[in-house]
Amino acid sequence: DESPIALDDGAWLLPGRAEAEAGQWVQCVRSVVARAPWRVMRTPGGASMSVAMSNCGAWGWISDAGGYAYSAADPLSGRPWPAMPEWLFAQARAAAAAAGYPGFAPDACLINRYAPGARMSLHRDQDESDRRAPIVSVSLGLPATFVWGGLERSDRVRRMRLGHGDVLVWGGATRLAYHGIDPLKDGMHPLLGNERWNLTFRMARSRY
Ligand code: MD5
Ligand code: FE
Repeated sequence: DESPIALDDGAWLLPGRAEAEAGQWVQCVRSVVARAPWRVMRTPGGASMSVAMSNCGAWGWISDAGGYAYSAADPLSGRPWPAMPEWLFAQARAAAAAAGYPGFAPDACLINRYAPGARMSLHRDQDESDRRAPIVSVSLGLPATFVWGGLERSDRVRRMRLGHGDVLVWGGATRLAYHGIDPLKDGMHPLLGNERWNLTFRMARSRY
């Protein structure tokens, strides 16, 4: 069933929306990481992240000793990030529209790869210049436990399972909510083996 489920004020789950065309999603990611390989970034404090990342689109999210930023160039190659495949752009745009956000035009797609044990600690996505734009998040492969709270780090959190093909659209009042991913449990997925991939589409520098 693909009807949107309201999670919070402005946040929607589109259960399994990406499942039927998962092979196409995987092929797009493989074409991106062939040109901008998975890499482990460092936090500003110097620790290695447990999630491996890549990007496509005009802007890519990076983290290093200098902090968090959107960069037009891949620091590994010095060249622009791979273009966002038109099919991905169209999918993200349509998912946003289905959740009540027409006109979404992502200029950045961060791609996260979780192996068993990898996690993402509680944080907010606040490096985008126009926070009126939603973020579209697509999960593939092994399921994960998504954690989300409120606008303050100390707010009570809720947990939710994100499975293969699930799509989240975060906008409105909850766009800046704290969130994270619990350590990935080991498992075997027919398409991705023991990995979970997550794509987040953002309007990093353009206006919504
Ligand atoms: C993931 N990625 O599963 C998650 C899904 C990231 C990240 O958190 O920053 O790469 S994105 C879920 C999300 C996005 C924007 C806002 C909120 C959640 N939220 O307000 O809870 O790898
Ligand atoms: Fe995030």
